[in-house]
Parts: sequence; structure tokens; C-alpha cells
Amino acid sequence: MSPLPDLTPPAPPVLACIALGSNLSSPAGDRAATLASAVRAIAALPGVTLKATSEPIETEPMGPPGQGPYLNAAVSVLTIRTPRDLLGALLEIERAHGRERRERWGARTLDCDLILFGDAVIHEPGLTVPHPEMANRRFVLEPLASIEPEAIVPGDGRCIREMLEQFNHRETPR
Ligand code: A4P
Ligand code: MG
Repeated sequence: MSPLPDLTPPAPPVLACIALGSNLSSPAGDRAATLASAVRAIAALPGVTLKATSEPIETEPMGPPGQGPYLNAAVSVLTIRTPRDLLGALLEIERAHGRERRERWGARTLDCDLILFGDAVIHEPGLTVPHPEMANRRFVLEPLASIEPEAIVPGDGRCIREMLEQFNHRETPR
């Protein structure tokens, strides 16, 4: 007897948002070339379709003193991969761009952070989504707001545009 066909419907693609940062040249070239190469690598992942890419912005470094300015950007994708599997692929892309883990928040050729994964709220070892620091980082919110302003941050309820507006309001000196 032939086995029953698998009638499970395919999972619909999920919108995932990724933040990119670089403040050192990598094997792919300078910071801009590194970010462009990372975007190409993300777009080439199986099960991932690139939706939008922000312009890169130059930002002041947050973290230990003595490091150079960052170029930051954001991309959104539609994906049928799981969040853990997508993060694994992003960490692999970091490694392929010469990323070495030294000090926390230290200089790096490429940082790829998974910021949002649809409506998922995940707190597991090695995987926290939404990214816990996103609301406090202009270098994440600004590029992301330029491509996915209406994306809702699950567990928070605000969209990216509102989060950036409230961040800017907080940061404006009175
Ligand atoms: N991890 C868990 N959840 C996630 C997630 N949602 N996205 C784990 C990415 N990684 C996640 O990350 C450490 C581990 O976090 C990963 O192995 C993964 O399993 P990491 O990037 O190696 O560690 P880190 O960079 O030393 O620390 P952290 O807190 O991740 O640093 P951030 O938050 O990535 O910040 N200044 C400017 N202007 N622009 C920047 O882009 N970036 C950083 C790094 C510092 N200063 C910056 C910028
Ligand atoms: Mg990181």
C-alpha cells in the first residue's frame, strides 16, 4: 500500500527584519561593500526572499571607546525558515565576513541581528526575539523605519515608526 500523501499545508512565509552593522573592513571590502555583500548573502539563502533594503547610515559607535563609526542598515525578508535556523544562517554570514567575537559591543566587520520574526516572542538560550535592545538603539530603528515603518513589535504593541518617534522624543534635549 502506498503511504498517505502529506496534506499538511505549507507554512506561509513570515516577515523577518534583520539589522546589519559594520565598523571594520572585511574580506568583502570596506564597510559599505561588507554590508552590500551581506545583503547579497541573505538574499541567496534558501527559503528566504528579500523584501526591502534600507540605505546605509553612518552612526556613532555605542560600546567600548576607541572604535570607529559604524555603517548600519536594515533588511526585511519573507521566509519559510524557522527563527533559530535563520539566526544560524546569519551567524554563518557574519563568520564568512571575517567576524571574530572578542569583546562585547566591540569593533566588528559585520554584525547581523535578528530584530523581528513575524509575531514570534522567543526567549531561549542563544535566541531572543524581538531583539531586547531594539527600542534603545537609533541605529536599529532608523534604517528599519525607512523600510518597515508599520511592522508591529510583538509583546510591545508599537510599530517601528512609533518606537522611533518615541525614541527621538526621549532623546531630544529639553
Ligand atoms: N542572540 C540571541 N538573540 C539574538 C538575535 N535576536 N539576534 C545571540 C542576534 N543574535 C542573537 O551576539 C551574541 C549572541 O547573541 C549570538 O551568538 C546569538 O546567539 P554577538 O553579536 O556575538 O554579541 P555582541 O555583539 O558582542 O553583543 P550584542 O549584545 O549582541 O551586541 P549587539 O547588540 O549586536 O551590539 N554601535 C553602532 N553605532 N552600531 C552598531 O551596529 N553594534 C554593536 C553590537 C555595538 N555598538 C554599535 C553597533
Ligand atoms: Mg549581534
